[in-house]
Amino acid sequence: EVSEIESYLKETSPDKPDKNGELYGIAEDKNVIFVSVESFQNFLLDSEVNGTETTPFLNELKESKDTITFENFYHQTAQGKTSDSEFIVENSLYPLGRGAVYFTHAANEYNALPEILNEEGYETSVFHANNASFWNRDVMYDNIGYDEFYDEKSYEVTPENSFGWGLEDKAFFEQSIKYLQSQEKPFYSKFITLTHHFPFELPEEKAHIDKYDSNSKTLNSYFQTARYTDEALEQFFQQLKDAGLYEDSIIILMGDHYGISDFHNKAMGQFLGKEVDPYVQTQLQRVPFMVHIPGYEKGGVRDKVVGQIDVKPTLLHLLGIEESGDMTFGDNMFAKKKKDFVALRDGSFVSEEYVYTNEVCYDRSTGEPLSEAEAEACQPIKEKVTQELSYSDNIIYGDLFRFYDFDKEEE
Ligand code: GP9
Ligand code: MN
Repeated sequence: EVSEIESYLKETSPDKPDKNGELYGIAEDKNVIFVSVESFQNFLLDSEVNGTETTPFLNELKESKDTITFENFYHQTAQGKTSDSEFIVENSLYPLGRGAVYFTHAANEYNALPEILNEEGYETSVFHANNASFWNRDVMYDNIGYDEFYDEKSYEVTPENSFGWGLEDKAFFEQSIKYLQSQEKPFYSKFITLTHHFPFELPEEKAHIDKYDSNSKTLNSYFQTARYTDEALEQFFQQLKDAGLYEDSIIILMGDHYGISDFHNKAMGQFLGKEVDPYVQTQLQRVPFMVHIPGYEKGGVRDKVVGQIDVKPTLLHLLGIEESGDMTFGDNMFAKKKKDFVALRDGSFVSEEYVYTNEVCYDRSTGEPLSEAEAEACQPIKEKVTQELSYSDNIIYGDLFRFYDFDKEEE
């Protein structure tokens, strides 16, 4: 079966690897600072509550010439939430439909990003101020090759600097800098934030934006913790500059998954000024994805449909690491001939032209359901999505990478 999957992937991603493509190797030998931003959805960007911007720093970053922003970037997580998001990014495989791969298949053979980067001479680390065994991270991280995991125990957590899930993001970043400085260069470091997590609670004196006013307590406070994390990120950028780590690094910001579930559709509809139907609900699965390259100066907002599955190939492309024998379901986001759809774990998908969910095919540009005849256009994509998800599942359930030689074409 592995060779069948291999041929499928070759056929669906003809541009891989893309050595002469746009931005190949632009970040060669640079450090990579990857920030997984908890529960952060796209609609927060450019939003306002009572006339105050929710995310002034991220809005400014998005407009910066040194940032490439993908405004149609989808999370593809399922029950494994943050851990699914990590899994997709590290492997360019889909998470499972049930359970969390981080728990159920932590001992599998993978060809994960940290392993690849280790071989290329990077020091690799994760920073996250929670218990190391949460989501079975300690076990999985060992397996996929992270050199260091700075967990809760690496931080000074006091009643003053913690609330909700634990250490607050501002203290988290501040206390991380010294560890980051000790990394051997080039390094790949992943930061996972925590403050902007359900139930989105924040001590009043730390809130710098009003609560929203709706029937959803969750949505109302969502803006306050988002604003807090926006401030924490702003401070982090400054701390990186002060520590002399900024210039030689690229910084990637990504939302891990939604924070507002469909349970809050009424309040969400009030905020958006339109009913949250399944089309809108699918579009709400967009999360920020920004690539910040200091000194780049040619950034901008791109509208291509992309997802978490594309992050690994994209990063390797930017770093100029050719992986001709890799098996990834995603594509480098800068490829000319990119796969034409992003599959969500429940079988929904988004292509440049269509949004398909709950067995309805919508015109992506208008949000209108298509007629039965027109809806036929979704069928071939739907079949590919089903095929792809099942190939990925088979790799995980059968631990199929045990039988695959990732280096074969380079020999
Ligand atoms: C826990 C944090 C949150 O360590 O990553 O996990 P989530 O509940 O979002 O999956
Ligand atoms: Mn999360």
